[in-house]
Amino acid sequence: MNQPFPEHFVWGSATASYQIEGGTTEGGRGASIWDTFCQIPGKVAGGDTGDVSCDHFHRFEEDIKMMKELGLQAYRFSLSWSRIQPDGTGEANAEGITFYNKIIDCLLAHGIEPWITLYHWDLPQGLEDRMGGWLDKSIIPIFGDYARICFEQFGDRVKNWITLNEPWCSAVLGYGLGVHAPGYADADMPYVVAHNLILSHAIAVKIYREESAHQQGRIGITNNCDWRIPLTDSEADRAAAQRSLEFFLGWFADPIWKGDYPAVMRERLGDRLPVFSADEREMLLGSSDFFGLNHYTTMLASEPDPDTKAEVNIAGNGGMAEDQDVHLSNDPDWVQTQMGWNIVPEGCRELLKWIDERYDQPEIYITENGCAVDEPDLESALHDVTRRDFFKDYLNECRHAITAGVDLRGYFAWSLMDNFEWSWGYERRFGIVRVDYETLERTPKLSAKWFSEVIETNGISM
Ligand code: GBH
Repeated sequence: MNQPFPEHFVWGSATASYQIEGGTTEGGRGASIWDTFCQIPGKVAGGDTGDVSCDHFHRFEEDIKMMKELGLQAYRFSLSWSRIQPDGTGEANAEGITFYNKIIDCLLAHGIEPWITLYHWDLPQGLEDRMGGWLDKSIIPIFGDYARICFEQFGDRVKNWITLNEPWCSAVLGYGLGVHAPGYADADMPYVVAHNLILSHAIAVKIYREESAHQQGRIGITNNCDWRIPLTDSEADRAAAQRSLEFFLGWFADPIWKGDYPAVMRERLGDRLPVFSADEREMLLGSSDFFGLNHYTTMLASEPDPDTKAEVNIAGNGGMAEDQDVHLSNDPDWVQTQMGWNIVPEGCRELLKWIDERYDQPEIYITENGCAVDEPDLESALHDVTRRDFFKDYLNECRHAITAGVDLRGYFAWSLMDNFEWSWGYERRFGIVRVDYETLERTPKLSAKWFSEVIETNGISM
């Protein structure tokens, strides 16, 4: 039976510049922190880099035709800042602007709505070298200048903007765990970086609203969050799950929807958590027209056992563990994806409800959801039943959330095609389209065909 979604629900798929483009030294592009990071031995599996990747830089027309064939209504992609400003500041690079103009025009010619993310982790290396990148407050106006160029150049045709993709990952993985560029492993840097990211988001929105109002588009931020289920019904475990969510999503969403960091973070971090001025709070509050959410997985949360604290705190939630003091674990019944992430569709529904309640019924878009499956050959990719079922089950929970009153407006499958999976290189495949990295041939998987039907019927058949 077909389970319908609301009218005007937006169906799309997503990618990111460094993960698909390649052409890293072409078109006047400057280096990014990911080009540099990939050169450090041991940082990326197999020594892989984004140098060629899916070669989208040369194949975007073919890719957009494929999107059309799949029936996508919207395509979310990110801009490579160092294609637009090769060293991060100053005049726009005409070739970079032309490249993205071609993509935007081609999408529109095929009836596909462009959703642009300004920043999906590939900071110009020049900014890292000259002023310490996200660690320094002076990045805020610099990001604003970059955003202004993008609005001026593309805003006549692009009506959906996302400032930052998953600032949690930039802060925690890039500065807390050191597994993403620029690769710092520090206890305090993530809070400083997060602060500068949040304010950079806010300044871009301010510029858009003040200078591009006539373009009549919408702008917001995309945050990521994994769901937390209390291990037991005890008050301590329920508090631990809630605390974990506030340290994860509240950290980035509270400043924007409530005007400040969660109280629990202030209590536990004291002076280590930077403070917003009154002006900054005003700039932040209400600075997102919609709630962009990337969601992948769920874990159990509990109050740590004092005797085994040190040991349990290392696992799980990527850094900040001592600060949160939450023990994370897996239900042994859960099946995991190739990333080792638990497949827990109900977690998606619960997270949507949590957001709906905490942030007063925002319009939500799931801007990423998907899974990695081990696909050694084309044959296995063409039968990616696990991925199809993952989408089906997560989408079914989205539908239940909508029925429960959550204002979910759209869904973007991660990812359009297999691509450079950051520190995992090309070994982890998230695509609904198979990419053969030798021939660069694209082949839609079973999940892509299934997703096309979902879009066409605006519903899932269960
Ligand atoms: C996204 O991040 C990125 O936006 C995208 O570029 C990337 O390709 C895609 O996901 C796939 O990785 O270790 O069990 O505690 C994902 C954010 C944050 C989701 C950490 C999983 C850890 C799960 N991830 N989270 S666990």
